[in-house]
Amino acid sequence: MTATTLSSEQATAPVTLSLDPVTGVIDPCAKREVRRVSDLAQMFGDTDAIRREVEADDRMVYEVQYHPFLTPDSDLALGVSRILPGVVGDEYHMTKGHFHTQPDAAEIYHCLAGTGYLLLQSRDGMFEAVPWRPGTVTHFSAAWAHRVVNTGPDDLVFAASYHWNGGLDYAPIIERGFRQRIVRRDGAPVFVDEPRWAGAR
Ligand code: PAN
Ligand code: ZN
Repeated sequence: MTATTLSSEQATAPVTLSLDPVTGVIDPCAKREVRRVSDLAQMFGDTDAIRREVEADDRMVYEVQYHPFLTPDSDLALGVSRILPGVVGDEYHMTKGHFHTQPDAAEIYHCLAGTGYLLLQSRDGMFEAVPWRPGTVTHFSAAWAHRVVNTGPDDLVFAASYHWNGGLDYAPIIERGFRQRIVRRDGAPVFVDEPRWAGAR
């Protein structure tokens, strides 16, 4: 083995971290973000409920802990999200949802705790809702916008394996949303059509 090979291996040395599947805590954690009701003001449907919540305490809806494993030849990253149980108005807590801008930036989501749905939607409006429980793993290409909705009574924790430089595009979701929202009716989740997609095929 040459010295050149050794130094290249050292540059891309394996990295191990710990992930608590119940709390979503990772160690080490390079970056943590908290998303509150105000951060999701363009995502939830009930504007009166959003205003009330923001004026009251603008509570946390979910948090994300990130660790990019950046090496000279890889931009793979881990992101662990923890979505609190609850609703804004009657709509279940959810992530904002986004597309990736790089066409080869696929992603894998692993559900670790809690129950809910992964919503997937293509730019031309193909839509899929995948029921989620601990142990569910879903791979999707950059062609699919992705949002996770917590419809259960507990925290929903999931790990994302993705490309750090994959690019995040929230604009189409802000503009038109997903084709369906998940709302609480008599204590249970119900899918309702998003009016901004009415008439679309
Ligand atoms: C995830 C998401 C994370 C938060 O790491 O970024 O769950 O969701 P929003 O970014 O939609 O608020 C991921 O999909 N990374 O690509
Ligand atoms: Zn993503």
